[in-house]
Amino acid sequence: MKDDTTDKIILKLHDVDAVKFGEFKLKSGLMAPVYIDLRVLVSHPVLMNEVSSLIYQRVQEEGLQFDSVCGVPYTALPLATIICSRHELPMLIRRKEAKDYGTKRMVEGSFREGDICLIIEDTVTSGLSILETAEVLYKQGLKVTDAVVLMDREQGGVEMLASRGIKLHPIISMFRLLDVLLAAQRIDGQTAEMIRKFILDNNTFNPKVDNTGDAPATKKLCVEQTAELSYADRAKLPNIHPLASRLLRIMEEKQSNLCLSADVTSSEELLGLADSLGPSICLLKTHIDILKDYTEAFSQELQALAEKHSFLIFEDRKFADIGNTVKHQYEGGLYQISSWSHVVNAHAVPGPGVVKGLSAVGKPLGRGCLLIAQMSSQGSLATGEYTNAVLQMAEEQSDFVIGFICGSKISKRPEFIHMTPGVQMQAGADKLGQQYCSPEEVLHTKCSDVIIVGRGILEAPDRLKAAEAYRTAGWEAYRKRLGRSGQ
Ligand code: S5P
Repeated sequence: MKDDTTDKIILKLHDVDAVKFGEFKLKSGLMAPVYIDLRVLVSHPVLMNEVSSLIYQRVQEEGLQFDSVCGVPYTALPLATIICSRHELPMLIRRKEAKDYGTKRMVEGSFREGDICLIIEDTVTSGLSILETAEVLYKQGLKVTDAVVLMDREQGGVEMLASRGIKLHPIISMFRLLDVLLAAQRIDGQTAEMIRKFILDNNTFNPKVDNTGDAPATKKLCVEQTAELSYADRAKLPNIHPLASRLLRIMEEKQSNLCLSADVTSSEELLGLADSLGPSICLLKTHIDILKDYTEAFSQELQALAEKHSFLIFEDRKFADIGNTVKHQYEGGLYQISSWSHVVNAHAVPGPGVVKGLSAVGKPLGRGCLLIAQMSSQGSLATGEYTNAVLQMAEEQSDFVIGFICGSKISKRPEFIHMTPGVQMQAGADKLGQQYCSPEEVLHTKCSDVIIVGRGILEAPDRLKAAEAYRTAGWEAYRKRLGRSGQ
């Protein structure tokens, strides 16, 4: 690519106000002295074509291999469209709106599992937007190896994406942009120097912790900004719920962040699982209402096995009614859940009353509750603002809420435990909308704390061997996250 072509484009971008100097709030909340707004390109078709050509030249120069192209919505979408139309390349569209999630596909276009998709982006700061798009594509079985970006703010995006296996190819770097604008006397030396300093002082990538994120509730990556605490350290936090502390201690002692989802229908089989897999797990999750032969004696035996093998019991009842009703459902009826289950979970749909009702029964017994902040099933409506509201509800009732059912870490408070279902060794899906991520992705990339595994273990030829494989994979991913793997 000729440097002077790039330099001319820099000046033209400045002409159309796509590069602005002043005080700007970035997506991350950070105040920045320079802002790149390539959204204006759509009003300048000649420049739009030139930029598209520049991107495609880069793709060719690098000899990138791919089956389709996806522009990160929205700004890069028309750029990808022009490139794909002009060069007759297949394109994919990633949907962005949460409200569309329930009814529409997340990726539009035709593709096959294993296809490589090239991502095109207009501007990169941390690289998070590219990663979010890549994650949506991964979920569909696509691969992402490379991404091309017009403007790189040089604040850690290249490094962050490299750490996630994506090679970023920037066309214009912030330092180059400053040099060109300075040489053309569009900015003065003082401004250029101040911005250079800002860029160097504000690198968003810290390889030790995953600090790539912005809005906690919508992103799928770790929200941890400070040093990661171990399970053992978190168990000792002054404000931690005693049950959360107990679970974290069990996890550390047994080197297990594995919750077995014991979705079987006979009590004999369930007790057999609890006894044989008990040493490998920190938590055993039940759906008590799928048992065909529940008796009180069963719940007593299960509790004895929980004591014997040191795991907690989690009845996945997903309470979702008004406070007064859930109180009865939790305490009474056939199952008397509160009498034997250490942990239960609830949907936040009814509002805080659901937690209040459960807490009235469970708190005096030392029980704890998980709020369902996100779900693993395709088309789940528990996203965005809903997830934010769940987070808020948990914070307001942290004397009973010990954490979340979620796809990735959503709260910065180390007292909360994040548990993630939809886990199998191979990413994929079942026929009824369940979506799977690997233990490594859940615990390392998404920084959750506990993997919930059902059929990955239950349908394996050797359940014990499979449980051990999940325990080991989960533990290694957690250690890697702490930056202590191999120690
Ligand atoms: O979002 C969710 C929440 C839960 S608790 N998605 C889920 O799959 N679960 C539960 O986790 C689900 O009810 C089932 O018991 C388990 C996943 O089972 P698997 O066989 O798909 O691993």
